[in-house]
Amino acid sequence: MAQTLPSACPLDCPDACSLDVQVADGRVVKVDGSRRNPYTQGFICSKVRHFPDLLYGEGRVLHPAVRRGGKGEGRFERISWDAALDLAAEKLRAARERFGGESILPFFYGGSNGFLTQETTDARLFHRLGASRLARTVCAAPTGRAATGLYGKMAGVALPDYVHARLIVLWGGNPHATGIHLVPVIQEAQRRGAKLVVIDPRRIPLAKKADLHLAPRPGGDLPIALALHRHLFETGQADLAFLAEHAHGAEELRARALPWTFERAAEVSGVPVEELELFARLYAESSPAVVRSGWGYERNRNGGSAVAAVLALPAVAGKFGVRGGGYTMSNSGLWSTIDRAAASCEPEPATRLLNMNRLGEDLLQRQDPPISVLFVYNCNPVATMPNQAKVVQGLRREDLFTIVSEQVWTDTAHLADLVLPATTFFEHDEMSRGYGAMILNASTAVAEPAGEARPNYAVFADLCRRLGLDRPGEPETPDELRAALLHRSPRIQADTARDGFSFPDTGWTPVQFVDAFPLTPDRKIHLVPPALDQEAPRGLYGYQDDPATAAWPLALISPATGKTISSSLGHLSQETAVVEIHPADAAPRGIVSGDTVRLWNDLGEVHVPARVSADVRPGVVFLPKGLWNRHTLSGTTSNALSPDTFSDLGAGACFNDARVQVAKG
Ligand SMILES: Nc1nc2c(c(=O)[nH]1)N[C@H]1C(S)=C(S)[C@@H](COP(=O)(O)OP(=O)(O)OC[C@H]3O[C@@H](n4cnc5c(=O)[nH]c(N)nc54)[C@H](O)[C@@H]3O)O[C@H]1N2
Ligand SMILES: Nc1nc2c(c(=O)[nH]1)N[C@H]1C(S)=C(S)[C@@H](COP(=O)(O)OP(=O)(O)OC[C@H]3O[C@@H](n4cnc5c(=O)[nH]c(N)nc54)[C@H](O)[C@@H]3O)O[C@H]1N2
Ligand code: SF4
Ligand SMILES: [Mo]
Repeated sequence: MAQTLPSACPLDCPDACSLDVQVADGRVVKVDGSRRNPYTQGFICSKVRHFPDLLYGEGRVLHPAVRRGGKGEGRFERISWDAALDLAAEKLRAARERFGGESILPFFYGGSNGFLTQETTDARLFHRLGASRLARTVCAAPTGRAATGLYGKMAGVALPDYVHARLIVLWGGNPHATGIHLVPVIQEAQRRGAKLVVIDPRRIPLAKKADLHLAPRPGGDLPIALALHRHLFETGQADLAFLAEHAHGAEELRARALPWTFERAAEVSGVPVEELELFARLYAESSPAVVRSGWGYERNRNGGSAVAAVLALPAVAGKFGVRGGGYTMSNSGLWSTIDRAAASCEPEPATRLLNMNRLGEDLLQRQDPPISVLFVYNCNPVATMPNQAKVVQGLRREDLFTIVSEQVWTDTAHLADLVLPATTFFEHDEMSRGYGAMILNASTAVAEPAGEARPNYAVFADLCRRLGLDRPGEPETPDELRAALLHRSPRIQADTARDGFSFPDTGWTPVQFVDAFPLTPDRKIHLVPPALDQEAPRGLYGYQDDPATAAWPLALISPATGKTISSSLGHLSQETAVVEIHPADAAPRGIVSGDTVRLWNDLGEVHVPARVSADVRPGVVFLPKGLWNRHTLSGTTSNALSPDTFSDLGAGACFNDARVQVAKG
């Protein structure tokens, strides 16, 4: 007998859907959206509708396995959990004794946005081992630095409130792929007369429906935003009264924007002057005006300053204080009462901090101490970190012991020494929040674990015990962990116990500068925070030139598509990926749609079929993020061409600074 059970999606997606799951004989048979969470509105993406294929299909890791052949040969032998955990414990102990705790590196990122499956018992284990710490910078580091520096973690405009806007600016975000529930909201706003501006090097689906589409060169957003600031200040349209009351640094921002005339911004960004002027006029004249700040434009050398300049626009233009006006970035910071330290029970030690964007480099360079045990969970670094060749070379190091806890046999798991089967959110209890939708979901397991899969929290608690690092009374079970996380949050506790979800203290749809304010220490906006100014190599708002050269003239961007979430669920598609190239770049190279092409730079090479399309701007080629080795003809992906350089703020990834050459064959 099938029954329908409630669940919630904790995947790395802004929307945090509530789900209805049909379950029969302990197995998930169908997944759909529910209406419990008003933002989900009863529909979900096709990726998660296909989740049963991940749960029960080929490629699921069903039992612990140890490597038998050479590294990467893919020969593994099944072992028991007991033997696997003993082996893991022994390797961790030996590494600590021989080289010190810092020779151990936990490596985790976006597999789960859950509060239970990340930074609970895993943090307890690694902190107590004195392991190296991981700077988790592959995503949102520049935006996080910029948003926190200017506003603290101020709540954004609630996405449903976009229907009230007269102007919506989609800046470097593609909701058709990456946050589908915003699409009907934008459509409704347009029906009510709102104008839409899209700023994206690609003609994304909403660009085709926009009143204005600006297609900058990747990394050209900073000059555009500064030219807008200049225009607002120099034409007397800056809201000086608002700035005087609520902001520091307005004069300094004005001075830094001054050199950025529309002409100069046009030259650098590749967007025509007339389009910049039209955008400036629309923005200055429309209210409510809202900016949806995406993540696509942070992933380059200028990313942090660009995000800061964009988020400063509503302050300078006086767009706050009305429903549907202001900006939305990430809303993940709204749950500040949740106490992760109470769940891990061990403060973070002051051990060395390694930037995840340099995984390959860190594995290869014999630093002191060398990384001797790498423990990967909630992450697929071969598919998702920059400089893929180096990551793979590092993982092949004979004296490295790699443990991978995974749901499926990823390209990273194939390079492991020990693989541990992990449960999915349908098979364990979870608690997770949206970073677009303002909601926190609590869910319980709805299905039996496939094979011998176990939840992260159980595996790490077991390892603590085997290493003698556990202490009596510490939270280990999901109920205990949830109680620890929520001990300062009685309201969330009560809400989730009753409904399975909770809204933040700012409410379900706060209005910026009415009931949501900056969370900086003095509750003001800091337009040029000294810390950010010192961090950025050319100072905050300092532009760094395009890295293209004669040898590598084309910008390769690798944003998300609707087929995967980063690399998650990628194995369910066998299709070969396609690179999109503009006719103006294809013609001189003799490339037509369907040709196999070679993309290369000094980091690597990728072979894929081409699609000639004016949906990318000239000078830009597009190959999706999240590809698996099997999705290309060369077994390498976009990440093989991504530099492991850092953005100006937050030492974030610069995927879209990849510069390449493309040729037929
Ligand atoms: N289906 C699906 N959903 C996802 C994800 C996924 O992989 N698949 N990933 C999730 C995660 S981890 C994240 S962080 C979010 C990200 O979601 P988004 O904010 O949408 O970020 P991206 O997909 O990186 O890029 C968005 C857009 O930015 C454009 N872009 C690239 N470079 C530039 C630039 O320099 N300037 C400007 N203006 N635009 C640029 C790209 O062409 C792309 O259309 O989505 C989440 N949701
Ligand atoms: N070229 C290029 N690369 C990019 C980007 C880009 O724009 N361009 N964007 C980047 C972005 S935005 C992000 S966020 C990163 C994400 O990079 P990753 O963090 O590597 O995210 P995923 O690829 O989704 O891999 C997560 C893995 O965790 C596993 N997993 C999920 N839940 C659990 C669990 O409970 N336990 C365990 N043990 N495992 C679990 C999943 O099966 C999956 O294989 O990728 C980045 N990579
Ligand atoms: S991935 Fe996003 S859209 Fe899809 S079910 Fe999860 S939260 Fe909803
Ligand atoms: Mo991300």
